[in-house]
Amino acid sequence: MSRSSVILGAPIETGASQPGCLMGPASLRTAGLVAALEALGWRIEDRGDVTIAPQRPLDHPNPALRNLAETRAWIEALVPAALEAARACDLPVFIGGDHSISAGTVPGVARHAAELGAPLFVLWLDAHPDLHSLHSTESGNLHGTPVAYFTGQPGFEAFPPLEVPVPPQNMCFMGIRSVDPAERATIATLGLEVHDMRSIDEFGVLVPLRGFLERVAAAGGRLHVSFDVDFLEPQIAPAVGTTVPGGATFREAHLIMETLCDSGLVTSLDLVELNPFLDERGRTAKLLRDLTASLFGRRVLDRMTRSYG
Ligand code: 6HN
Ligand code: MN
Ligand code: MN
Ligand code: MN
Repeated sequence: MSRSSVILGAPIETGASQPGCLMGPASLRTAGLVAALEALGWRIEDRGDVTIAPQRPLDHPNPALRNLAETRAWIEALVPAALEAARACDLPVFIGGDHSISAGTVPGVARHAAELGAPLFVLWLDAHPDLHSLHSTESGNLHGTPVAYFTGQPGFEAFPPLEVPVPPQNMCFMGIRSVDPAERATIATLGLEVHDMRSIDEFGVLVPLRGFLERVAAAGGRLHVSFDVDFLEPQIAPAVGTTVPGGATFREAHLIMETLCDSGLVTSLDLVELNPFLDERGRTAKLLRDLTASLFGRRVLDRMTRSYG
């Protein structure tokens, strides 16, 4: 029996400083994401994009916060949509939109994991840990806050109440290379599993990834993967507003996706921070499509028979 995926777009750009992520879902569809996954034998249901109504501004003690009301509304819309998508298929794909979508998608799939009686683990592939609270963020950009929110950290009174938090010990971060002081303190206090780029330089991506996957398998866990475009080296993935030099290479990223595929553990995926306004002839969207195809089972021998623009 073929496996199934629901595709759900979340055209959010209110969590980022630069506009453009709004076009992320359209760009990935234009790059042929659905056809690429169908070609691998998956049944795909594209549910289109989630929307929110216009919002009135909300006050907050942190005057830096930008678009708090919109982010709240997106979380309220995305939690039930992500829960429904997870119930309906084997591996939903949530297309952002900036990384604030994960403040809705992860709590949504966490509720589904709780229904099934399984623990949820999260692999965070990103240059940044996105661990700010609403009080600690200095930029005020809410895409820097989802991990602190969905792991149940304090300082989120202004966000919707969280039903099923992800235990901090179920997190694994890879590719990290830009950490703010408040985030550094949270990483130390919570003892989070963080594989920064220095550690990837020393040990590669496979050793830490396999260690984490063994933990997930031993716990009988489900695994959500959150893929921020800025995880990648900006020279191969320019379409993101928060580039940090020294990111993952083409092969490191594919090897992660191939290894995740082999594990059979992945139960949901975010593709976030794609800003098509900053792309070069769609190359970042095509790379993201191909990385997703690797996670869905595309193999090197298969890839060698094709040519990709
Ligand atoms: N992302 N730590 C920085 C901030 O503004 O809080 C960058 C956040 C980036 C968020 O990449 O999803
Ligand atoms: Mn399911
Ligand atoms: Mn991020
Ligand atoms: Mn990032």
